[in-house]
Amino acid sequence: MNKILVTGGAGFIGANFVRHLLEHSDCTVTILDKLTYAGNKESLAGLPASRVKLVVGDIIDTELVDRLVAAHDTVVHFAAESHNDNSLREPTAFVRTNVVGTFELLEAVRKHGTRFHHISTDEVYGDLELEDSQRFTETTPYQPSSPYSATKASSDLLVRAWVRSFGINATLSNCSNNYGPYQHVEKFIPRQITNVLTGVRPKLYGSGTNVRDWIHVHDHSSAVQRILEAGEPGRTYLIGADGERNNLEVLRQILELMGRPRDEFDWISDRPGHDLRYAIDATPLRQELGWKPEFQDFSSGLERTIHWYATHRQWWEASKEITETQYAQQEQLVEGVKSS
Ligand code: NAD
Ligand code: TDX
Repeated sequence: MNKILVTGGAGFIGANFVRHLLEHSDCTVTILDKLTYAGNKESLAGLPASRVKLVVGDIIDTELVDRLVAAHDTVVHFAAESHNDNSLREPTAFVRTNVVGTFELLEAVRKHGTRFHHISTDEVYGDLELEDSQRFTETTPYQPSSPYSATKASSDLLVRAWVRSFGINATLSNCSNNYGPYQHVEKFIPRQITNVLTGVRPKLYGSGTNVRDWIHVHDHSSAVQRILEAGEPGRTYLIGADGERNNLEVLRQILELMGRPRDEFDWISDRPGHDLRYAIDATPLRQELGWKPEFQDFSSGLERTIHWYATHRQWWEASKEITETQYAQQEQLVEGVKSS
């Protein structure tokens, strides 16, 4: 039976991944998570204690990381500071966790010969034009825009260097925007859903034309599991489900599914350096590893996500208040952007 160490397993994607692993394999899992504002023990509620253990700790803790890595066969590394808006306000933790934390894990897997999978993002490639047939591929040059994406790019480069220089057994994946249950309410989709649920007007940045390539978090999990099973050592795989949509379209879909008027939202000042468009070409993952997404219908995935937030208020209500107080300090309403 595989013993897997999952960093960041109390966060959005990590918690969904742990649930997926338990359902689709017979492994045991240790979660190493600092339980920052983004980590939530409740996301692990109901999981069997015989197969899952939570260690509350920091990935920059050299000794702790060394001890845990030594006791596992595989490390899947999700832990990160993950929100662009926070990285613009206070980037320190991003450098510390995303760069130094990844370095600590790499040193430990180098020492113990442990299999390593590094979770990253499509944001390392910068952005694409709206009217462009191009999508990101494994060979697209790195050009990160925000402190968040720059630290993720740095961590990817560390992993690649440890593969080439020290021959560690590692794979990497860069995924597009995830949505689904257990996502922190600071992120776009859960923020708007929980705004509607609490009688607050949703907030759209800038012109609303920015495009994100949405993938359901369960499809991200199945892709990572497939890479763990069959990925080629040293390779990078891009994960995406052909889900390009602009923010205005997504917001209108949420409003429609929640029975609200299509213009019942506020236009907000734009995010500085706001990436225009992300789009993933996941052909190698599909063709070489035979992976395919299950959640092809965005509208029904969104409907299920809305239902999850509507029926799990206790999970998000406390962080909603803190998050919106923080947003209120930085956001300004803007006039004159016209909806179409
Ligand atoms: P999240 O913010 O929801 O969760 C991050 C988790 O990491 C939290 O549980 C937090 O407590 C933990 N953590 C933070 N700092 C830590 C530290 N120093 N030591 C130990 N644990 C720490 O993030 P997420 O959205 O689930 O993202 C997970 C990973 O996936 C990240 O690496 C992110 O870059 C990547 N990613 C996210 C998306 C997305 O759409 N959310 C897309 C592609 C890639
Ligand atoms: O209130 C909002 N209004 C709005 O218009 C928020 C919170 C966001 N937005 C816009 C900004 C983006 O164009 O929505 C889009 C999505 O925003 P986020 O949810 O903050 O995600 P993004 O910045 O695209 O980054 C996400 O995908 C890549 C994750 O947060 C990253 O961790 C991942 O690497």
